Amino acid sequence: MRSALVLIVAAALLPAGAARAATAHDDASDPAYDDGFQDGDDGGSGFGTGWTFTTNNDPGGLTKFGLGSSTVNGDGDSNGDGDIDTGGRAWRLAAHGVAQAELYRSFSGPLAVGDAFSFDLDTEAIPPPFGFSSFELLTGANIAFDFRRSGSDPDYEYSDGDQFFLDTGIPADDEGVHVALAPTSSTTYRLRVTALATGVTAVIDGAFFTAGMPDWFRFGVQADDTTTSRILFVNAVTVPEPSARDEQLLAAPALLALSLRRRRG
Ligand SMILES: [Ca+2]
Ligand SMILES: [Ca+2]
Ligand SMILES: [Ca+2]
Ligand SMILES: [Ca+2]
Repeated sequence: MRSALVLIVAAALLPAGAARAATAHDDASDPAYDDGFQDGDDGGSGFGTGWTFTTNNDPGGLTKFGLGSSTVNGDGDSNGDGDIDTGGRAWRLAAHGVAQAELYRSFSGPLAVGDAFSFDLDTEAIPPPFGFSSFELLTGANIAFDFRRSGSDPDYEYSDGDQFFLDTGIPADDEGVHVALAPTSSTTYRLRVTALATGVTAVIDGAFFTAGMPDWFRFGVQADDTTTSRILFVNAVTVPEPSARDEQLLAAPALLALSLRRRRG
């Protein structure tokens, strides 16, 4: 509890007017996506740029960026909650062969202590060893944080300092997860991952790969599979209002964080 209280106090003491990313939100129901999902689309509000599409190792042009319902992967939307769709759709990335499809966007400025970033993710199993779905925060050109579903771990994984990937304890299923991350200093973060179908939540304190405040984010999928396209759905990218952030990300999960540590210990 002590560390959680320190975080709350630190947020409350953030000087008025300190540089921080603007409150922001975009989701796939925005009118910018009524004509499809194109490179440069800039729906919602509060972000620094629109979306940028990139592909790697894709000579056949088989990677795809578009819209689709996140209820179609795996064995479907088993609990009937629409998974991560808004207005019946989510952003959809597909990769084939050894290709990668990646989606970038910038915040209005670097995240600060007192900011948070959240999104919904819905993925499918990709055979090991090299296929994965991922989310990254970047500080300039450097990866600061990495979250992924790999083919070799049944749970979502996250990066912690130089320890490469650790297990979140949240099973990677076809129903989707809500992910929120808040920098707690220039070198550390608090991560919260909630499985949408079960409500099971993990709260994790970790360290960035790269010191400094992230100013970009990226979603990607790598197929490593020559017979089937591999799909990632993402939706509802949000820099919440500070009041919502404090309640949802920092204050409320403190007891959960303690219980998670106890279980692991
Ligand atoms: Ca569009
Ligand atoms: Ca799904
Ligand atoms: Ca299902
Ligand atoms: Ca569901």
